[in-house]
Amino acid sequence: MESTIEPSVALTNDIRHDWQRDEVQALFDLPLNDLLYQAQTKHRQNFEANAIQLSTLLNIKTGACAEDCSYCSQSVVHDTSLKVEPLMDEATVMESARVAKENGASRFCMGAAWRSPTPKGFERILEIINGVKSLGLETCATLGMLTAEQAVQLKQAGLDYYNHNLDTSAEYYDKVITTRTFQDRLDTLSFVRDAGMKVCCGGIVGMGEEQTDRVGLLMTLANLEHHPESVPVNLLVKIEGTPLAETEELDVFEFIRCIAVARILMPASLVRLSAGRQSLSDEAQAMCFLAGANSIFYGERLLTTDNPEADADRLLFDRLGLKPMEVVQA
Ligand code: SAM
Ligand code: DTB
Ligand code: SF4
Repeated sequence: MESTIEPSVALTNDIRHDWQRDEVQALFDLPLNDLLYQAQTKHRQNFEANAIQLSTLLNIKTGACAEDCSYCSQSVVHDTSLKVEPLMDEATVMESARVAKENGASRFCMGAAWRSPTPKGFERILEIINGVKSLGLETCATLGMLTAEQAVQLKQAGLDYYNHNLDTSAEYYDKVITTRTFQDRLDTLSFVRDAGMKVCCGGIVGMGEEQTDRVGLLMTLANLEHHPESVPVNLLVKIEGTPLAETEELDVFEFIRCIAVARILMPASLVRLSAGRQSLSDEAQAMCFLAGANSIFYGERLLTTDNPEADADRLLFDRLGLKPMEVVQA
């Protein structure tokens, strides 16, 4: 059968912030090969084709979170039998960061199960960031909602990136979270930006949303005033005891499409193949890299769930001819 669609690869390196819904939908509607061709072309115009950025995650404060995010093991609202742990001490975090660096990670991301940082906790976080930064790693933190002032303090302490996801489309948002709004998230993101930090912002797919919600999420990210420098695309990790535990599996090709569309809409951003790799085959992950993913979480643990072992990732990289991206610290 002959294809009637001409894959129109834009050979310009333009960064756009005016994506229209029908344009993004049209990308999702392309035959997969055409979509991958466009995404791979954009990828090669902007990045070294076979270099993947490695971020290691550490959950520095676990569980007992006041929010009701229906995907999350750490919400106090869900009965997930997670062991609650207070904020880690600086020495423990530093030791993990050292190991992450030795293993080849370029960025160390610290997550805390907070709606927003507690005053006491925040003071300790500033010291921890300062310490991790001194190891020569890029620093990233995800601590919930921030005030403008907290964002400035984090920047001054040496934080390079702040991770705060939109999670889903504005329309689907209140099916997933009711304890804070989509606008709250946008506000935190603008405080982070104004403080001069880099933004790590993406979402989760496979939460039972429609394709139009995936279109909406990616379009909103691409139409932010500045594209997030990092765009994590998470595939829902289904956690027993959460309302989303029994959600129907997302078609793997739809997940790959999301990565490809993210790459085309935000051509100069790192697109991270994030949570959910445990449920993807090596072949599916290889297709995600072909679709323009050029960042992963590296190390056997995400926040509260497992990630592939570092050895397994090294083997996959060898088999695919991929190498860790060298990141020069600022
Ligand atoms: N408490 C902070 C917050 O929510 O802003 C920071 C940590 S929170 C766990 C960081 C992000 O991880 C969430 O916004 C969500 O996108 C992602 N995430 C959490 N649980 C997930 C799951 N089960 N599957 C996929 N992604 C998940
Ligand atoms: C992001 O976008 N994904 C990470 C990180 N930012 C903090 C978290 C994934 C969590 C997966 C489920 C868990 O381990 O609890
Ligand atoms: Fe709390 Fe973050 Fe989990 Fe939501 S995603 S329940 S804010 S830890």
